Amino acid sequence: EQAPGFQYLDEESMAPLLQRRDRQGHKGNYGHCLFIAGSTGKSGAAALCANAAVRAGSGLVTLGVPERLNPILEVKTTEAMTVPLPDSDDGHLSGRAFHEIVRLLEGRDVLAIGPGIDRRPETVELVRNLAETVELPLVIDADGLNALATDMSVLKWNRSTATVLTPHPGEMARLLGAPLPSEQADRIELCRDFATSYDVYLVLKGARTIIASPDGSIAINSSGNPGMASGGMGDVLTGIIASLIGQGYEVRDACCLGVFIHGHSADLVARDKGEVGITATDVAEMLPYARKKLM
Ligand code: NPW
Ligand code: AMP
Ligand code: MG
Repeated sequence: EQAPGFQYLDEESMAPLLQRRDRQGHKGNYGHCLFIAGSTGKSGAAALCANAAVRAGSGLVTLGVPERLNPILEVKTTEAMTVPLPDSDDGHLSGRAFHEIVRLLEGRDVLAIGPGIDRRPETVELVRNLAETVELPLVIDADGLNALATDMSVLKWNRSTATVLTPHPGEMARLLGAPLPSEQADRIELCRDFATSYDVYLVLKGARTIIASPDGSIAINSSGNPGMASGGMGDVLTGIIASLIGQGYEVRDACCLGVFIHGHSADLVARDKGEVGITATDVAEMLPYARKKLM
């Protein structure tokens, strides 16, 4: 039951959402995520989202990357499979990747696109074409959001499946074409309007991440710490949310639980190492412990 105002995400409210494993379960039961991520100089973003999805419990993870980066990602990921996609001479996705990606969607449970793909016109076009075509649940982050921001009308299509957007405040300002209000109460109302009018799950990241759903409900996260203010943290969150959707969690639950467990994991890392010098990789590696502690 949704309390008026907003739901506060804490251990007590999030623990009951966790699904236990069926003793007979096999990897086919825990979802197959597809990530499209990375470009020259940003192979880390691709590795982070794919590895985080593995640590969040995905059955299978496939990572599509610019062909020239594939040998690097083969090393940076072990459990995730990689697929080389048509690219430019300098390792950025080409428009020719579109058909290849559509082919890869077969048998996948969720598509996440954006971490580290950069903002070239060809990439922007690719994201927009995918957003209009893909019939799987879709998580759009980072440069995927920057691609949407060039023309928001692409968000007006009639998608039959859920769309999750995970902007940080800078990306949100780009989506809006205007600066964000500084007051949290104003941000909450803005997120509610955005989520209902575009029919998306909106995860506005920050020290108190706001999750707004298409039905207008709002959740506010309580976990996390300023040690998370470091590069790659958001790429890990993308991996977690996509993983949970792929595992069959309701999309709203996947967003709330994903955001909470991401911060919870960072809190466990901080308890051990302190708040300064925490890496996104540390947070991804801690995810199974965060989950175990929550169970
Ligand atoms: P300011 O002026 O600094 O305060 P960008 P990015 C603002 C990939 N990565 N509150 C910030 O404002 C990503 O996946 C790859 C307020 C600035 O204007 C992306 O694809 C990595 N403002 C790509 O790089 C590791 C905030 O947003 C702007 C804010 C670019 O992503 C790093 C900066 O954001 C990275 O994840 C906040 N909490 N947070 C890798 N190892 O491969 C941000 N802003 O220009 O969108 O750049 O987020 O670094
Ligand atoms: P990104 O900017 O895309 O790398 O995302 C940063 C991630 O770290 C988001 O999930 C933020 O909510 C989280 N984060 C950043 N700074 C803080 C903070 N001061 N307190 C809690 N979480 C934070
Ligand atoms: Mg980011």
